[in-house]
Amino acid sequence: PQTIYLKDYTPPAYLVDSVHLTFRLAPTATRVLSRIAFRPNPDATSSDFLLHGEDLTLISAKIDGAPLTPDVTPTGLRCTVPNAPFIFEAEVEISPETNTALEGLYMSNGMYCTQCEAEGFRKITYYPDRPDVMGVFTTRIESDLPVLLSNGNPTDQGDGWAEWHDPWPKPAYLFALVAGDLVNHPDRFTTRSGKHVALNIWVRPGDEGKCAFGMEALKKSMTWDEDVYGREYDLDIFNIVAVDDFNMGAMENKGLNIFNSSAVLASPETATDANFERIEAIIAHEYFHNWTGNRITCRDWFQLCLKEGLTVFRDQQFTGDMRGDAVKRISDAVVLRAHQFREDNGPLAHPVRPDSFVEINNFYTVTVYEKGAEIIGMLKRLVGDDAYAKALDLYFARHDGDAATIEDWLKVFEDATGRDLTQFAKWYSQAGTPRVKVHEDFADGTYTLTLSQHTPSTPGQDHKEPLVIPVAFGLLNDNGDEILPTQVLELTKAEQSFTFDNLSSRPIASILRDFSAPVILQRAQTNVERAFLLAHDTDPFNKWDAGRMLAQDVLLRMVRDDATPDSAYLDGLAVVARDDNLAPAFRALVLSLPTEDDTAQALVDCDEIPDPAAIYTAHEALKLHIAQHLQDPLPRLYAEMTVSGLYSPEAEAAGKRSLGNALLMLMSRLDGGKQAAQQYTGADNMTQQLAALNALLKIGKGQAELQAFADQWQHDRLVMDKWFGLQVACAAPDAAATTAEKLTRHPDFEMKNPNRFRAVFGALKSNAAGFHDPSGVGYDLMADWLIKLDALNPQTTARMVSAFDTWKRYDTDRQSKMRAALQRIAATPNLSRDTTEMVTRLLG
Ligand code: DPP
Ligand code: ZN
Repeated sequence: PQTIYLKDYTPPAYLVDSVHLTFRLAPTATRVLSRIAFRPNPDATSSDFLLHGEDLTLISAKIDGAPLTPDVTPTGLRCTVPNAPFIFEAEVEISPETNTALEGLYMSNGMYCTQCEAEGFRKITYYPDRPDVMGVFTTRIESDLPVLLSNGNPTDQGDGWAEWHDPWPKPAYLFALVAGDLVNHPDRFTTRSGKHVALNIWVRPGDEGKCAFGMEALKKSMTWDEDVYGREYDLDIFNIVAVDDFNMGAMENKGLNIFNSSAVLASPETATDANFERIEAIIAHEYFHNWTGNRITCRDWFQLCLKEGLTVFRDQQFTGDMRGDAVKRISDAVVLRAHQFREDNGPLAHPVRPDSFVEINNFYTVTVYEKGAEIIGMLKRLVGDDAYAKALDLYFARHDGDAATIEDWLKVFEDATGRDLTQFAKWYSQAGTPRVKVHEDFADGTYTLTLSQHTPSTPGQDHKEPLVIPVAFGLLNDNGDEILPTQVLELTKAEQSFTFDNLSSRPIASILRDFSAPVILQRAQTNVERAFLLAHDTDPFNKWDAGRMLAQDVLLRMVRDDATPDSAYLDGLAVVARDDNLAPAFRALVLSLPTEDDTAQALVDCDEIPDPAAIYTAHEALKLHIAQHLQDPLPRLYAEMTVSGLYSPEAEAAGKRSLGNALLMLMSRLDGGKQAAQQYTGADNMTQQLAALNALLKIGKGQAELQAFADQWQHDRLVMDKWFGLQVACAAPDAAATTAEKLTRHPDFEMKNPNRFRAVFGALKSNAAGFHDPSGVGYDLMADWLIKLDALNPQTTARMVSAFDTWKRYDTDRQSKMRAALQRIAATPNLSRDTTEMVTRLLG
């Protein structure tokens, strides 16, 4: 397969003014007629006329009305064209029903839908399928299905057809079409300038009752983007459609967002608090793309973080505003450390703006998205809130309608603030997680903080340069009073010292407050000092992180020599658990442990080889210790977290449930699941029902409840995904693979449905001790199923192959088993380009 390089970018040879598409829908023989107005690009470096096209049957083509026979290859079409504006017309045939890759036009449960990002439009018709070619689309859909949707505004419709026109020029990846027997949940929104917008969430009949929350989230997002970023919606209608078979979470097609049904449908009975929060965030994310992604798009796919990093940053701000900044920041850091740091530390590490790819779908990663968002957070912290707002206003004013680059983005900040961002820009090009080492000194009333930075090498990047790292920092005295409120230190050199004088005694430093940079802080600190910060830090993130570092230290010691946990940690936890002044959601986060994979990575950082079985044992033992230490207050605290009255997914009630359920997990280790069984029986919402089932399965009980759950929910695909996933997630290490294997033989296991496949195999990946069982059965099962899935759905297969990305950190026996599994995948005949690229990088 061919590697594509950022440095090879050239402007398109021809630009598109307008596109007229007609779809004559039929499951295996859809006809797509296109009429595209092209003109030569004055900035072009070539005059080759080349259109992308894959899996298309060309019926006919014309230029300016004259039929022609173009040169057709498996990846596109080439012909000679006039050196002046011209009309290209084509008719092609495609087969949506047999399109299991879920890219281009495909069918899901009898409905037609599309997914074009990144390069799916070329599976619909011949087109310059690159984001810097933007055209005005008019779409006619011919079908007997009752609901026919496309981008933009509806212009006309009749019996068996409908027409849509999108006045905003857009790249082909934002094209969308939906046709189906759908029902809608309608609403309205008036923008602050008085424009009326019709809102709809379209679902399959039967799902109408699960739309209200998503609709509220949409309206909140629209208001928030007006209030915070001054951005208004720009069409008469905004449609969201829920689709059961979808590779991603959702897609921001102009005016017609298409959602994985798991990312929009929710009712109290079927969705958990975590589901509600995720839905709110994804609705916001896709809506926010209307400006950061659609109105201003990316010049090429290397710039993906331009829209994704910024849009993730915006949805994180939104969730913080809706649900509380502290808890949101901690949750985001947990995700970043668990997934992005893992990616950065392994063979798949890549810069936030990669400089090459084989298949762009493989770069929709936590690095591009979440680390991309962290870069924006750092920029905002460095320039300040006012300058950030000024820079964003300039970005929208200067680049509206553009296909832009990271250089454009940084230039806006330079122009708005006068700051030189040359060094800062390295965050986009340098892969790997920086380690920041802390050295502290105190003498004669002066505290000296010396920070040094080092980024380990990553594939293709041996040499790393110092980055600009904003380190939010504060000082406490030994009474726990804040003597230096938070300030931002700018670490720009390999090593740098900062001094603070006139101190009457040795202060206690709180470093990297609010997780001000995506780095690993290396600080030799006593557990007494960590416990002090857990008790007293005024920064909620560092208060939580002190507890997290205590937990990790305890776990490492337990893994190494079966030690008993430090009382500084257990006592500190007990104080926090009981502290009514702290929000329940925050207390729940303090009670949660690092994942087993986090512990494995922490051992690797100490140059030790992790043993997943020993890590599992230590985690289980620590949970029991915590339960025993909290034994007395547990029942009372659990009772205090009871939420009475009608279920509400809002943050406050959800926070109480999250603490209550964390306590339930602990209690079940002491009472044999008595309380959990009771909660299961009494539950009137999915959060409580699932948490109770989880607690029971974790202690090897709950078989009757598991059966009852299946009987109750067998008609609901999204709930059954939970049922499939939970069994694998809760299985003991030696039973995880066999549980997963057994579930693949369940009549409701549908491998073509990404949600169901991910429920089972995503859970197997997350069950670290199970996946890494020394027998190797976890590896073999994963490889078997990824090989099968690749023939149907390369995109989801390639994404899941990352289960193997930690193979180099383990003992030689596990290493050779994992390498063998990867080599077996690599040797599969006709392996997709997507998966080939991933296994090549993993083995490299
Ligand atoms: N649908 C994906 C997202 O919104 C890709 N744009 O991030
Ligand atoms: Zn996005």
